[in-house]
Amino acid sequence: AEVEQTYIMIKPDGVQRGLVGEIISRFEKKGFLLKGLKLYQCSKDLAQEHYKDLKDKPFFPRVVDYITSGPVVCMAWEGDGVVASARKLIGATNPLQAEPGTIRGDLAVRTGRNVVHGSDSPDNGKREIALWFKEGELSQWESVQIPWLIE
Ligand code: DAT
Ligand code: MG
Repeated sequence: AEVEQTYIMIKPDGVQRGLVGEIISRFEKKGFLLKGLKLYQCSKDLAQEHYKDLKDKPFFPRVVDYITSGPVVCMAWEGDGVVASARKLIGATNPLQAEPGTIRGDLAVRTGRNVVHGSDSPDNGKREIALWFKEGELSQWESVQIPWLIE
């Protein structure tokens, strides 16, 4: 798989429920590389831009209210095939349908409180990282684990 970057965001319920460490741990333990990280309270404009593909859905205003209701944890993760793999780690949109072992399957019960976001394509990964992080907020570093993760 190609080296890609994905935008992962712990939503306000994940922060309020004290799940930040647990959620970050899952991506760390899998073997992906953390390239950007911040706690951030976003504007309505940014939330609307982030979810622009959903703007005609009836639940769009609720999704925007939810994501702006408190601080979120913004992350950029890198790795081989990280976009699709992170979606699998996160699980189905509706946490009641998400498999046990996934973040949503283990930690949530409602679509409207599904604790985490992950980009759905490499192009959206790039778009969302550019949207949520400013120039200079991402770190370029090489993990010492790489020779033990990739043969
Ligand atoms: P995902 O977050 O799994 O990529 P999505 O991009 O289709 O799902 O939708 C973005 C968010 O919008 C989702 O995490 C929760 C909310 N949402 C999606 N479908 C919904 C629905 N049918 N009713 C209420 N909220 C919904
Ligand atoms: Mg989505």
